[in-house]
Amino acid sequence: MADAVEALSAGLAALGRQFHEQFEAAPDEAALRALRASVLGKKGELTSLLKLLAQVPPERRKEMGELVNGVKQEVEARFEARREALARAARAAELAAPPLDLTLPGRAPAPRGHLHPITQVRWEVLDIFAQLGFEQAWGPEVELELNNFEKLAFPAEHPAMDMQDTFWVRVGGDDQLRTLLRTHTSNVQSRELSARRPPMAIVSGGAVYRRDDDVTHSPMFHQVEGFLVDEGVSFAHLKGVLTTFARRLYGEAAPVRFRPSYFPFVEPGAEVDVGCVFCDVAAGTRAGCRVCKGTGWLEVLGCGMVHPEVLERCGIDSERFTGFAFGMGIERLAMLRYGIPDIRLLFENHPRFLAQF
Ligand code: FA5
Repeated sequence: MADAVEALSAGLAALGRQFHEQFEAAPDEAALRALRASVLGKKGELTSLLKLLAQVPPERRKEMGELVNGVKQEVEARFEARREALARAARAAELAAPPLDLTLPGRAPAPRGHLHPITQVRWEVLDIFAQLGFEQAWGPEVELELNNFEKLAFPAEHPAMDMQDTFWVRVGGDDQLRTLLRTHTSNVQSRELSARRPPMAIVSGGAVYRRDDDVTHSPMFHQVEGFLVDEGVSFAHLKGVLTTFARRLYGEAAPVRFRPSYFPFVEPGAEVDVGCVFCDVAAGTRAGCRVCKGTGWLEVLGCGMVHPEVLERCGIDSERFTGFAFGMGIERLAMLRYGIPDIRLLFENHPRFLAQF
């Protein structure tokens, strides 16, 4: 019993010296709290000394209890004093540090990507036709000769079918299986006119391929095709739809003209030109303009009344139904819209070029 008193007194004396020094040496509040827990925590040194109290003779228990309590209060007081000192030192260091300069410019956010200008224009074009009531359809880029040429009434010896103009995929063997990279999106006409019955108003966009390569011609480019077939459709409907389209895309004041032209699958046929953005059509053209070749106009689409022969080849009664069709080059539309002088810029994909759209 007397041993317990001795052990307790010795323990308290040692602890008193030890925690005092340790608290003063704690570098920050976290370390200080850990030290406090090592004294007052569940497994702390003072807590284990407290257990000895049970073995102290009853007549000395009060005295020893007060001693333990005194040490406990001292631990708390020292802890609090050191915590305040640490907080004061931290605040002083903060105030002494170089000031935060709120006038520095912020960090620029990482540049955000966006859709390629060809995709932007393609979507815009398809949107305008959707507003005019046209439904969207799809056609393959590797196509049967039948759908790309035959059903569209291309005569057998038409130069477009030449090896010099078209990328052929399969030419040997069965004639029915001759395939090519579609040269226009008009293959969608062959497919939809064969698969559906009028009335129909359809648009379709996608990549097409030709053996072409200069500032306004690329071997791979994009077209949007549209056609409308019903009873009583006339050239006036075609002109109305395409003029509305051009005004929505280029603004009410955009110069637009229809020019007679020939395509085997329309009769009559026309081409639509839009005023060259690099020249002023009214004031005369800019000498040596490479885009419009000095004409002041850039051809953007071909169109016409669907040839009765095409309707018949696709199983539609040409006595009862008539229709119009058009096919436009998306790159040409984009060049005019954004003032791009060379079609090849659209495919080189230089980030400084693309960032402008
Ligand atoms: C056609 O491709 C016809 N299928 C369009 C058509 C559809 C006419 C329906 C009548 C009825 P054309 O070969 O003219 O037509 O091409 C149409 C448009 O594609 C041109 O006006 C031009 O804007 C664009 N284009 C043609 N070749 C190229 C090329 N190599 N690079 C970029 N754009 C081109």
